[in-house]
Amino acid sequence: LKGPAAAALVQRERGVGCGGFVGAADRSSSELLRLRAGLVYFPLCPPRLHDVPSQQLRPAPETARGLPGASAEEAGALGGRDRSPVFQGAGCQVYDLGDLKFTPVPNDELYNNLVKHPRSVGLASQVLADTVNEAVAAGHSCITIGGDHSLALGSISGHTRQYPDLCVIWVDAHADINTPLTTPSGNLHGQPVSFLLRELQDKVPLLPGFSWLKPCISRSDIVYIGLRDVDPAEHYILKNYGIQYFSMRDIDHFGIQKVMERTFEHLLGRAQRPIHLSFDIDAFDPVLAPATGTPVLGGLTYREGMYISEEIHNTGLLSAVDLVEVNPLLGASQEEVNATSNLAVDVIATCFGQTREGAHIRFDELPTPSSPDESDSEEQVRM
Ligand SMILES: [Mn+2]
Repeated sequence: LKGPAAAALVQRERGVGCGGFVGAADRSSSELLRLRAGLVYFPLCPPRLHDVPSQQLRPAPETARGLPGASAEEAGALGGRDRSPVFQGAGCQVYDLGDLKFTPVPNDELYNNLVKHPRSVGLASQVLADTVNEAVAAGHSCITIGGDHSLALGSISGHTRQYPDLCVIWVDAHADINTPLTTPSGNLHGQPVSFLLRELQDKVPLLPGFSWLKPCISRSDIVYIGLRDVDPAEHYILKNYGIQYFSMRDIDHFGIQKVMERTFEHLLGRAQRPIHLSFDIDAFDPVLAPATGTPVLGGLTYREGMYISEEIHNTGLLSAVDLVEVNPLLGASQEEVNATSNLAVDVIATCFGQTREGAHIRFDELPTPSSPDESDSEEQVRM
């Protein structure tokens, strides 16, 4: 096990005395880092849902039950196949912390004639921050399934209450770092990072609904991977504040292996600390992830996405994951929706130990023909 953060997680797990689960943090060690995954389900941005007549919302298919949290509105985001074996195969026990329900704030007028739904997003983020805080405090690694990327306001804020020293890996086609004063669209899901960074606070106005939010990470605590659609003001911020990023061009140039190496060197080079992974499905190429709000050509391949997730798992430091912007309402067909949601599940499962080379967590040794049949009484499956 590597470093104090991983040790702290182990200690915490032992402290609460739960025996559920199992995730191999370091395969060379016989000791397993015990993690638990908590799962928070965050519905699509309420205003978007409200644009859709309720009869168009698909009921949850049977197959969506594998991932706890699948509700009618977004069944497609999780459906397609029963996922619980995937998590069990990776050695995880999943605790569903329930869907978060939000009531849009009435008369939620534009901020500055541009920024949409500030009070609704602010309040929802506050609720999510409290929930993530509780999940992490209880010894879980917390998965938050969105919803749009504004939810990172809440998930990262809540996570930092337990781990003020955490770092963030933001995998996305977009930097999501516009301020409310530079945003071209007025969408808060294009702005969450600006609210979170301490160094940007003199550039960020106080929005109605945001008074609870305190900046909680520094510019050196975040690394972007996959950028390819960055607004001029965002590029100015990245360059002038010295924020580390690896665009798709950098991935072409260095290769994904070098990019991950440099990411970890930047974030973990001086000290091991918990990782918050904020993964936007639009980081993938639209061919792979079509059912999303702002697809951009030239994204991650499946293999690059899985490599990122495997490498993050292998650090043993993953403490929270956001998986955002899977929007089944935007798929042109059920196939597109399934492809996008299956991809999202593969990212999550890989982050928690699913590997392409196979895993031997549940397999201790091969049976031999001469073995007596008393093996029934022995524990062959370790879970
Ligand atoms: Mn995003």
